[in-house]
Amino acid sequence: MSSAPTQAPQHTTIACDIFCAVIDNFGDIGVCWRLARQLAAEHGWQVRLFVDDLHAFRKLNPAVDAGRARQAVDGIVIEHWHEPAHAGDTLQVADVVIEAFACELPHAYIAAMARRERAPVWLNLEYLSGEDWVADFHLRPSPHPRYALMKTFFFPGLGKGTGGVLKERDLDARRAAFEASADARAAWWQTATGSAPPAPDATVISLFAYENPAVDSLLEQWRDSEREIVLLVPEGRISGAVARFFGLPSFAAGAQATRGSLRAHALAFTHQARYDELLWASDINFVRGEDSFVRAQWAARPFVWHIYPQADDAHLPKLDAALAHYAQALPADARAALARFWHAWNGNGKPDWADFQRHRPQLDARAAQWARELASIGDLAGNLAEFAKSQLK
Ligand code: TRH
Repeated sequence: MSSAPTQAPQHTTIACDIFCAVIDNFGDIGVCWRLARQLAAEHGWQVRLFVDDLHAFRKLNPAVDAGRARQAVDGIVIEHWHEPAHAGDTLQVADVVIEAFACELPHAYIAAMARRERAPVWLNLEYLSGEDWVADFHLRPSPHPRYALMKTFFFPGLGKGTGGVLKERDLDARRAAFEASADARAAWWQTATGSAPPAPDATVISLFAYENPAVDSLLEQWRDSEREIVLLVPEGRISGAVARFFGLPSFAAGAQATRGSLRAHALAFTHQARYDELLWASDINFVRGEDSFVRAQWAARPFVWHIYPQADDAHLPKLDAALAHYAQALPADARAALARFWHAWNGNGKPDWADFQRHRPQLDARAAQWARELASIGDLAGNLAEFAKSQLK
């Protein structure tokens, strides 16, 4: 490695390196990939994404080749990040460096950042939380203990004064087009389930969740429901429980089963860019983790959140903080019903479907209103780009 100062690039396009370590599931890479695509497509940045698990990435985008050390997809350079030291074949440091979820940059890269003629804007992108303290910590700088480098904490959030959440500029228009087009919806149902859209009075529910003991009771309630329930289950961690309910050995993509009022379809795990359509095709969405939780909010339909469980129940205040934002404008009885249902889905109590359904008109209206409120704090990629540019001036 040369110890000569690394030159700042001469061009005006902002170069950005994003580092992502996949801890579990799809949320880490899901958020980083979405951010990378937005910074490239909407802000014209030249983005390089270092990610340590190309197999998880490939599930979200089949164009990713899990065997390649470096490749370009959608105009973004993807580097298979060989921990801990690898930082690309060259140590050319970008103008903006995003360390996702405190993943720890390679030491050689940090040293190269310090040698750069002009220090890069270094951001630590945190996990999303709706808690109040987030606004106080958002954009707090933290000097590096050894180098003349400053790292800034960038906190996504659901309230004013936070970094917001990711939302593509064309998202609402794409949703409106899908909702307005019977042909687009029919084509979606055909591809996803092999059948025509259900009758208008059926309740369509998408189910994306971790293993969840409450699902057995809910499946029974749906089976016994007065109205037809059409359940769409992307293949994943909850599929085993659905299979057991129907007495099947598995519930893999393409499977279909009916019991009483409940008809269920197993869906293939789709390309991330098409996950929204599943949310738009449904009346109610069960989502989990971080990214699908955000997408359900933009879908503007009622949703039920299975929060990523943490040690010592550290996730429970986050669940209540999200409820406080989302449900605060609801009438008291609807707010209480929603809170009961979310708590039951997260291990506290038994979910009561009739109680939830009773408040559907208020929940439907609130979901649309909340999507507008959330949009008012600006999208995360735009907020991040604006902050970075203010630091680069
Ligand atoms: O996969 P997750 O459980 O990820 C979680 C969370 O991010 C959590 O906060 C984090 O700490 C943990 O991982 C390590 O849930 P999440 O965040 O919703 O990510 C799922 C991604 O998968 C999201 O980008 C949507 C996408 N997806 C598809 O692309 N196709 C599909 O068919 C489905 C169901 C999801």
